[in-house]
Amino acid sequence: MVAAMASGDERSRVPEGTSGAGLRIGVVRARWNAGTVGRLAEGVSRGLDSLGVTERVECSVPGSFEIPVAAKLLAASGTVDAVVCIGAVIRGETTHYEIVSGECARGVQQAQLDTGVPVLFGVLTVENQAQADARSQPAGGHNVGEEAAVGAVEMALLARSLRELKG
Ligand code: DLZ
Repeated sequence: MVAAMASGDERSRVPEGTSGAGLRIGVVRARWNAGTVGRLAEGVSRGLDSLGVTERVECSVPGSFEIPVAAKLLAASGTVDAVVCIGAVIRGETTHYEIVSGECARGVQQAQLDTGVPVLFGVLTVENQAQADARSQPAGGHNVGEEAAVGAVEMALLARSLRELKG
């Protein structure tokens, strides 16, 4: 089976004029599949740099299964405006792909719903290394870490403006 990858047109683009100046963004990074995750981390840096984010809090965890608890603790710490999670779960290399990828996704969603702090899912869940490579490209190419970082800035600003509705 060939997994479809979203074309450039289908992928979300950050609204014009978005600035992350003054935001502090947390980054949780899994150490499994370190080469791929390293390229996602480069994408995160590019995305945050491109929007003027200068403050980051970074931590690493053993694997993607551990991402949610670190993301939740970081989000709940009150020190960051949003969290970006990066990891790579590759089916060809794990017999419990569904468990690791499913629990990671579920836990990341739970972390943001429980805390009200946006937690972005920059975790690759793919069939093989070729698909992972296609989604962790250098500057100018498709990089899920970069997309998640840009999304974190957008969501941090949205969360801030929605909280201000309360007055
Ligand atoms: C154990 C495991 C396996 C087989 N595969 C991956 C993977 O492809 N990507 C990943 O991020 N982590 C993997 N892990 C490690 C688990 O996420 C977790 O760290 C261990 O099961 C310990 O809880």
